[in-house]
Amino acid sequence: MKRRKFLQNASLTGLGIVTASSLIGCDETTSEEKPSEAATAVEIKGARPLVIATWDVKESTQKAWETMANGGSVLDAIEKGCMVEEANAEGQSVGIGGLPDRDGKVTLDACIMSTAGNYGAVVCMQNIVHPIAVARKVMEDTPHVILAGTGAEQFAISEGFEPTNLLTERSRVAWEKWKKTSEYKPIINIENHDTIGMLAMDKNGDIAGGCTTSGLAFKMAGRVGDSAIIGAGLFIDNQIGGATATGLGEEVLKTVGSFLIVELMRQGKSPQEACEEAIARIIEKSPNFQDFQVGYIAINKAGETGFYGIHKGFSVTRFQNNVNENIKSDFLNKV
Ligand code: SD4
Repeated sequence: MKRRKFLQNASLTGLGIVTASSLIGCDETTSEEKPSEAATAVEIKGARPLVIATWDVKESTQKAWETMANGGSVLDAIEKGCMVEEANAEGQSVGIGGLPDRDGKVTLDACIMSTAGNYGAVVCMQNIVHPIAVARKVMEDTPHVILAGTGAEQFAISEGFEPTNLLTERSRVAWEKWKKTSEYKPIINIENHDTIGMLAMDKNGDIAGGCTTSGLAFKMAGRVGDSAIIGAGLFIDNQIGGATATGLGEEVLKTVGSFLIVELMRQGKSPQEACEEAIARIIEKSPNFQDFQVGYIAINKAGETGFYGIHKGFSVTRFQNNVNENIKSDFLNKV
């Protein structure tokens, strides 16, 4: 952590948490600078580098891949890759253009995890286009792991992020239309651009991940989903693998889905088997599983990938072996 920078920021934003920072020991080395201990211990089966993300986000996976090809770290790849979707105003569940809450406010959740297992997140943050980049700043420049609401926004502004109105005309019109009925019904799949959960492995076999969303359309004010919560929307253990989620966050949170998948892989399951078991866990516990979607993706230390959703329509984008492809999950509806 850049302690001096944090102290400066704390006084700038009036956070008054100088005492907290001085109590916490900080390692000046950033996560990506640390060598991988586990990478050499596992036989790599899948080609690397490798990027996999939820939904049809080929421009994001391309950006992540290029970032690594140009010498960036795997954490840079995650941040830059996710930022492509966040900046895409057409995507109505991420970043600018995201559908607002019931009160017409676009609130964003995002998190990032490094190869060293460090984590940073922002929840319910408004007016900032790139929550994934703010999450990284939380991880690297503060002694905390999650900043929420106006605190997150103030921190972002103090770090140089521009306040921006995230409610596009298209999303405002959708909200006005929704208000006529105010019927709350999460949409099962938004097939092309949805919450982006991304996992990447660099050429050394080290893994990082990120997840970013505007959450559920027309949610209650203050609602936070799984995407920014460690273990639920994302989990990375660089010795084992990583997992990330999309879909109805309440269900992912209740089953701590991404952590579950990584732990199942630790027990010897393949990424595919682990994703299927995590989905089975939700189905077991939720009698109304027909009404919502959850999709998981996972990667293990050997460079193998897996993905599974409750319903048809879930898709993933994978960039591996120089092929950047969207893979539809029509075969997945085993339930
Ligand atoms: C949430 N998991 O906030 C997110 C939403 C999502 O596809 O993934 N939509 O619950």
